[in-house]
Amino acid sequence: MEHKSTMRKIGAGIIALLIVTGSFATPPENLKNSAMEKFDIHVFPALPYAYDALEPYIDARTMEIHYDKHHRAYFNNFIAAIKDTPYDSKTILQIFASVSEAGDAIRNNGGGFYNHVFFWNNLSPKSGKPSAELTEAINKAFGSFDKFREAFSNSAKTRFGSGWAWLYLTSDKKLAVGSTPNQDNPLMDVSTIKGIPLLALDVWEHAYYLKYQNRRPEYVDAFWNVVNWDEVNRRYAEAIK
Ligand code: MN3
Repeated sequence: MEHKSTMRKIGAGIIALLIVTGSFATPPENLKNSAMEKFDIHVFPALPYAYDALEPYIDARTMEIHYDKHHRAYFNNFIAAIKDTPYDSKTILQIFASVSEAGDAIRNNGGGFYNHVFFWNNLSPKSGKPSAELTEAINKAFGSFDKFREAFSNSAKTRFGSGWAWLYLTSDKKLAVGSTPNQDNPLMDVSTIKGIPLLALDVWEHAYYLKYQNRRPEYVDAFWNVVNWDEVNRRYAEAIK
């Protein structure tokens, strides 16, 4: 039957299309507004301030090693991992949305590359304060700014081993805090917390050991003096659209 054979051909075509496109999940619709869509996976960006700009809260030597050795190594290893693969022409959001299929080299180094760019940009010697809109959302989600700060700090202090603390916007447009292990982030399909990141804190020992040694809580408390609220406000305004 001609009709049957046509249907079979269409069916095979759909299956082939699924195989071709299936390894790259589409990022959630609400990420399309985000400035992160413009993130260039082939560029290692300059640090937006001098190594000593965040003194005394984060020391210059730590910043130099953290940016120029740790961060650069993640970038170089990520570029090597995506070379001559389909990932080389994808956006960071596409890669993270199906990172479970990309393998550990892309997951760990892609996360390490992206998370640090994101982190450097949410730090500044000129701290500022949350916008009226963000303050309202923080009060709604956590009760008060102090309660938010406590919840975020606790996420950072209690993350076992290496990882990151996050403030993020969930798919139902609510603020939440949480942490991820290693170099995972809330954009990854493998993450137990999911949403649009707004504020990050690196709690790997390499981020604080030279100045604070084992005293992670002191580093977490110092972090609040150098949060770039202008950038967090901008991210929130983009994410909530
Ligand atoms: Mn780090």
